[in-house]
Amino acid sequence: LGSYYCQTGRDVAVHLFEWKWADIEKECSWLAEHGYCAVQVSPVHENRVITDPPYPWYQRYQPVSYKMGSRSGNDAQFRSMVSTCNNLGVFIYVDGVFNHMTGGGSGVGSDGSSFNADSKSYPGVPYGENDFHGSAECQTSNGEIQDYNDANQVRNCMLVGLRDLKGSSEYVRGMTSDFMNYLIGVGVAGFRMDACKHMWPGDLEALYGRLNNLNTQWFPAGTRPYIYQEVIDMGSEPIQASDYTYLGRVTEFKHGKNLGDVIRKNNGQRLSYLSNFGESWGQLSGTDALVFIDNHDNQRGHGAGGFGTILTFFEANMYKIANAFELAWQYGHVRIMSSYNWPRNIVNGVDVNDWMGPPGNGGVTANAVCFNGDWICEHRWRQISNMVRFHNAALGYPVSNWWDNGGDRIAFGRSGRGFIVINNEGSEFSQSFSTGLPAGTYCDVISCDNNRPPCGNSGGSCRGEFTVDGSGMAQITVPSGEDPMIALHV
Ligand code: QV4
Ligand code: CA
Repeated sequence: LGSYYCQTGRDVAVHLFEWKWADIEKECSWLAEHGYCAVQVSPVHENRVITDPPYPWYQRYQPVSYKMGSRSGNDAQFRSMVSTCNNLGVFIYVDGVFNHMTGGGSGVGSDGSSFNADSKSYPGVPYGENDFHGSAECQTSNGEIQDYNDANQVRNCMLVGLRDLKGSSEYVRGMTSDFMNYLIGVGVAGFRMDACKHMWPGDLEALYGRLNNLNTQWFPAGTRPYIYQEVIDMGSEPIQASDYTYLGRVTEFKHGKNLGDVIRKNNGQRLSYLSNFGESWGQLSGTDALVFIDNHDNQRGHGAGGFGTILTFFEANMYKIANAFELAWQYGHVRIMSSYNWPRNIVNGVDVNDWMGPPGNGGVTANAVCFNGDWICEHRWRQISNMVRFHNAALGYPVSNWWDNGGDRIAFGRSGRGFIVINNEGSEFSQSFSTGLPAGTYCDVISCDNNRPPCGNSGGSCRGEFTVDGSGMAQITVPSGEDPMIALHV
């Protein structure tokens, strides 16, 4: 399982969090031009509509049925998006929520289906009482997960009150795999599997075994869906990320936490320590990991990480350094976060506005317009999107030419395909580096929009050309302050 299905030469996905299907369909041309491989879309199924607080983002994680109507759009819009994006070579990964249905209460979902969580009734699927874990499987006093040291509880009891599906049931497997196969038929290339810590690996194995090969209109016959599983493993619980790697990739949350700590210089961390970053830092093998600097949970204090650690667009300078390192380094499959803005307000360690949904009104999402103040579009930031191209240019070429000053200045190459210098100290410096690059003239892609001389960008801040001589040496002045990095690639 788990062929990462990217068009040749591409490797980086972007999570267009809460974007509408019609907007993603338009964005795919830009993504294709800039070398992105795929889009992770928000959950596509019918969800609970929550009015208190009004229409939070997290209502999307409370399925009511597997019908396709949500505030991102309807079935026709979804199909049109998949087809347009596939034709451009940008593939779609769906966020699949199969551990549970809604939290307590009753109502009507985003596509008109009624539900009653208290009687475990979801006629839109249909699911009923027998399709959920109950007191036979979960023995805690209130049916909720109370102790993360007890794997049985974590998988058979309710996660924050969410009605817990019985993944061992043939019927449940049938309903969920039918839905996934419908999406595969439409042309979807893979799935982010939500809340896998809360599902038994054996049940997931059985579910994946039922999945069809990808649609041959766009993919070679026999291509399996790409699967990456959300398991938050910070190293302190009996359920580990490695329990799931035999089934597909797994989210590596230590990666973003470790880079956040290093770039913030928490606990005496320094950039120079990154020379062996990856597995020897207690992370998964790079070939098992799906990595990111932040995600839709930990950018607002959900999931794991913490505000003093995880970097987000709110700290743009450090965030760009983190993304540049991640994209220049060789570890894992990278997913770029693309956020909407909200008035983050951290009071006693909690963001009191952590629930706020996407820009729009009354639960109706506004059109995504990059850089209008509402939609952050990190994936379009020059320092990030140009590093996606660096990443593609260096794909498969090992890290080389490591240099550091023992502090917060580092440089490394990618075996003649790219070279980056990062300066996380307060002042600019200049020296001659052994880059490993072929002789020639290169543009700094952090500051310039064109990687071939004459270097240029509309902002006029382009740092211009750097010359590599016949022995691979280049004299480089590395700025400090905003964007303290120089990145060159073939
Ligand atoms: C509340 C009470 C419960 C009570 C319940 C009664 O807190 O004690 O039992 O009401 O019904 C929301 C609310 C939560 C509420 C719950 C049920 O925040 O307070 O419970 O709904 O109505 C997202 C949000 C959750 C949200 C959930 C469903 O983060 O806050 O819960 O969506 O709307 C662990 C997991 C990991 C998970 C991570 C956040 O191991 O799997 O927590 N990450 C994924 C997603 C995440 C999503 C879920 C899992 C659930 O990335 O976005 O949770 O699908 O680490
Ligand atoms: Ca479960």
